[in-house]
Amino acid sequence: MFDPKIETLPQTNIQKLQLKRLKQTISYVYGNIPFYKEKFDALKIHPNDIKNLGDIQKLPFTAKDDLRQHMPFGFMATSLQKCCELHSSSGTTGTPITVCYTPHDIEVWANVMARCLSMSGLTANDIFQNPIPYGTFTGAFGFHYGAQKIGSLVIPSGKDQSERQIKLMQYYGTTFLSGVASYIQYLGQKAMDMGIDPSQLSVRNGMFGAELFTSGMKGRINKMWNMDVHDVYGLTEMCGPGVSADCDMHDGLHFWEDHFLVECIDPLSGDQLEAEEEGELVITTLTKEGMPLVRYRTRDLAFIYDTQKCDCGRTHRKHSVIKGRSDDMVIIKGTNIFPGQIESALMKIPQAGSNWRMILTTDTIDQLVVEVETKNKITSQKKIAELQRMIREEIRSVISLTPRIQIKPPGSIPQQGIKAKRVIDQRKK
Ligand code: DLL
Repeated sequence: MFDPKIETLPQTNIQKLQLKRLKQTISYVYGNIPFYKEKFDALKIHPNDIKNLGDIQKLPFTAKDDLRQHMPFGFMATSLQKCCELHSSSGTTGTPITVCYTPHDIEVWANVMARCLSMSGLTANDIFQNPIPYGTFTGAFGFHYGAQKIGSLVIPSGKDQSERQIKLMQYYGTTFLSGVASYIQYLGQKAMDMGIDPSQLSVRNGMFGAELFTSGMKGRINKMWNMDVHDVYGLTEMCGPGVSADCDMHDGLHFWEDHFLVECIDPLSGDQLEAEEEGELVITTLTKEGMPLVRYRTRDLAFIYDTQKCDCGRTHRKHSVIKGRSDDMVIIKGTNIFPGQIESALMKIPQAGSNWRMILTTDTIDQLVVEVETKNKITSQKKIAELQRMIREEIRSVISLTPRIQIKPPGSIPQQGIKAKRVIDQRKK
C-alpha cells in the first residue's frame, strides 16, 4: 500500500475525519464562493448547521450547469495567483469545465493517484508508460504525478503515434501501462498489425479508465496483453483520475474517503439511496483549496457496496464499476438503452472487434443501428451475414429491441478525440 495508515484506517475514524473536513469545507465555500453563500442563505443554512455527516443532505446539489454558468473561474475559492496548474474537460457537451489547482491540490492528487496505482501493483521497479495526450485533459498528468510519487520510471509517451508507442514498449521494456480504456485495445490491435503479439511484450499490468469500461472489455485487454487490468475512476471536477480504483480483488473500486465524501442518490428524487441500490454518484471534495465542490452531481451511475471490509485490507468503501452516464442513456421506442449493455453483448462474440458505435436515426420511427468492426478482416458474405445474425440476437436478448447491424472492417470506424464516442444521435429532435 502507498499509505497503509490511511488506507486501513478504521471506518469510525474515517467518518470522524470526514466530519471534521466536511465542516471545514462548508465554512470555506460559504466564505469564499459567492454561489454557495447565495444558495445556503436562500435555504437558510449556515455552516454551523452541519453537525453530523447526515446533515449533508440539507445542502443543495451542484450541477454541471451551475459550473458552466460560472466558468472559467467563478467557482474558485482562492485567487488565481495561488494556483499553479489548470485543467479542463473537453467541452464536447458544452462549455469546458475549468479547474485550477493550488500546489496543495496537486499534492493531494498525486497522493490519491499513487494509492490507486500502488493498489494495482505499481512499484519503483516498474517502467511506466503513459500513452495519454498531455494537455488540459487530466488523464496524463494524474497518472504521471502518481507514478512519480511511487518512484517508477515514467515514459511520458503522451500522444505519440501508436506504432511508436509499441516500439517504445519494446525498446525500453515497459512493464506497466496506463491509458484510456478503448485506446489500449486499439494499441493491442496496432501491435498485431505490426506483427507483434502484445502478450509477448513485457507489459504485465495496467490501469485504465476515463470511459465506459465493461468487464467484457477488461477481459479482452487482459487476454490480448496478458496483463492484470485495473479500473480507475475520476473526473476533472474532482481532480481527474484518482477518486477510486479497483484492488486485486477486482470487485468494486475503493474511493478515498478522506478526500471525497461520496453519496449515491436517486437521480430523479435526489434522495440518498441505501447501499447496493444503484443511482447517481454525488461527490463533495473534503480537502480541495482551489475549486472545492459540494454535492457535485457526477451523472455517473453506480452503487455503493454494503460490505465494510475488503480482503485487500483497505477500509475505504467501494462503489461498483460505472454502469454509464445518465446522459448517455438513450430511449428508443420507449426502451432505455445504455451503451454498456451493447458493449457487454458485443464482447461475448469472439469475431466482433472492440471498436463499435450506436447510431440513432429517425426513419418513420426511431431506429438503432449498431456498427461493429470485426476483429479480423472477413470477406465472405455468408460469414458476415452469420455474424450479423449472432450480434443482433445477442443484443436483442439484452435490450428487447432488434437493432440493425452493420459489420465494418477492422480500423474503419473513425476515432476522434481522446475517448471513444459510442453514441451518435442523428434523430430529428
Ligand atoms: O476522464 C479522468 C480520468 C482520466 C479518469 C483517466 C480515469 C482515467 P473527465 O474527462 O472529466 O475526466 O471525464 C470524467 O469520465 O464522469 C465518467 O463519466 C467517465 N469515467 C472516468 N473514469 C471512468 C471509469 C476523466 N473508470 C467522466 N469507468 C466521468 C467509467 C469513467 N467511466
